[in-house]
Amino acid sequence: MGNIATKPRTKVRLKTERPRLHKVILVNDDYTPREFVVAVLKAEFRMNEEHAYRVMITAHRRGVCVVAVYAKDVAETKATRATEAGRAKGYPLQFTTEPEE
Ligand code: TYC
Repeated sequence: MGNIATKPRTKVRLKTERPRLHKVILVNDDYTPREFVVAVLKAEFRMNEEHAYRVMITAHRRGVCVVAVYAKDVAETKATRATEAGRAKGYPLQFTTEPEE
């Protein structure tokens, strides 16, 4: 009795990897007014006027700008809400998300 050979565990994981953060990305378009983009950035991403203007103008000039990084679900919720705010006014404003490297 009790002579059962047990296989030793060879794969002990010492470290738990942190879930990757996700970037929220603002995409430029030709129709959404600049002031509206700034207002959405302030409301949804809690930016002050200066920070929001800098992010907006960077997307305007370069095509895209990283807004902030969050846990995946938070990034997706914020991107959806911000995109929806533009859509509600008939603007094609787009916020997307992608995992950080
Ligand atoms: N390009 C827009 C304009 O000239 C302003 C704008 C900036 C729109 C950034 C979207 O992500 C954006 N009215």
